[in-house]
Amino acid sequence: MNATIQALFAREILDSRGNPTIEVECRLNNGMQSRAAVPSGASTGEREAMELRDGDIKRFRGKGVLKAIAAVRDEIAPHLIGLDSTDQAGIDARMIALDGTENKSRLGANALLGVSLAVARAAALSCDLPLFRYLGGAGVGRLPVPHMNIMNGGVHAHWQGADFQEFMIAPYGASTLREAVEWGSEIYQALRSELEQKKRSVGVGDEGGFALPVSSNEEPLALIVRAIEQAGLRPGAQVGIAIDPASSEFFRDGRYQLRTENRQLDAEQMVAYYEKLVANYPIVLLEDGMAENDWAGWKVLNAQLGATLELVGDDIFCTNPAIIQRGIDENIANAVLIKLNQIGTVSETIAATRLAQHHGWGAFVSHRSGETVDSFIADLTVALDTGHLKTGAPARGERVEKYNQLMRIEDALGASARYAGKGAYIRAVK
Ligand code: 2PG
Ligand code: MG
Repeated sequence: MNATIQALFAREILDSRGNPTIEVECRLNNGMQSRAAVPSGASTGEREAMELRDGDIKRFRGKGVLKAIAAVRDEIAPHLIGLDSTDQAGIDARMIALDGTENKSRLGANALLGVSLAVARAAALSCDLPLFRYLGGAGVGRLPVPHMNIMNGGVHAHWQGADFQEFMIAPYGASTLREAVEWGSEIYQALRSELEQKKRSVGVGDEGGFALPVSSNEEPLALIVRAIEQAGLRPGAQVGIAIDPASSEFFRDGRYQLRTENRQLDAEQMVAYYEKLVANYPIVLLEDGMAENDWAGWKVLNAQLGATLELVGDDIFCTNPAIIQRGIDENIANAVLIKLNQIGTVSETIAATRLAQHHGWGAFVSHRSGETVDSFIADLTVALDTGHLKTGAPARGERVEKYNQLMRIEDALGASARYAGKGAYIRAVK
């Protein structure tokens, strides 16, 4: 076997917010070399695998990742050298055992993930396959609906905008991924012109969407519907809207605190609030409608809206198969957000996705608010056939690189490429 790991090297680089993160290089005995970088969240779930940061305030305000780098150099690399790079599950399991903690806090989920991603890429090169084919096998061919976050609020806009964190457009009526990206860009530019005309700010938030003060959480929806029309497209029929309120961030003392509207809602009132939005706007997907510790609230939400709307759990599940299983057993949602660094290895991420799909749940792949130009998730989404992903606005290098990679994959698939369209969702979209 000549696809064995010969060397692993980690370094500190910067992410899109200007904070340090870890990048790992992997070299195999057959000369193949790969590189991968790890993203970082801002609105993190409490039960995410732990990202190891130095805590040395003299460097990068404590956010340095030299400890994670040392973990790769001193512990992970010596354990993995000589192993077959195509045994992804075996390599990930070894790292998990070596770490020895529940949440990967000893070596750091960032260290583990950097290695896991780099190993997968090197193995794909050894097999002479593009990453999406290596990870997905012979059945791949479906391109996901891109969910483009064109208005940023919440913590991603430093609470200068809406309470809701993300307002995304979903160009599911396009006939190809390339056309979907084109529509997304046109809508984004139409929204920009509209804001400019109204002399409003066109500054952007962490994920490239416009981040400006608004009078309610409904206002961005109205602006987006108008932008879709201005771009010559039909809201609902051709382009839908997805929202991620990231409600854990504004859930305090048992209530959902909507600062922009000066209202405090209990779970039932919050669900009623969503029902009204869904009735008035072409919303096809709602992520983190309820807070991660409000399982009772999630139950109400799923009972009211779950039959007709895709309800995605992010902070509540943290891409963790054990928690997802509990969610399935308690029937509190119908889809899972999939983020590699919430769980920390490629094989556990695949397991989380398969678990959801096996139970008829949706899987929605996601970037993080702190990103790099690494486009691993584009390939992963096609490989796992999730039908949809979100990776920010159709603007800013670290966001568009994923959309660009999806267009490359569509080209590579040629005649066998299919665009997921409305079939992407776990609940029918009219
Ligand atoms: C989310 C993500 C990505 P963050 O809440 O879904 O958009 O944000 O990476 O800050 O957790
Ligand atoms: Mg989220």
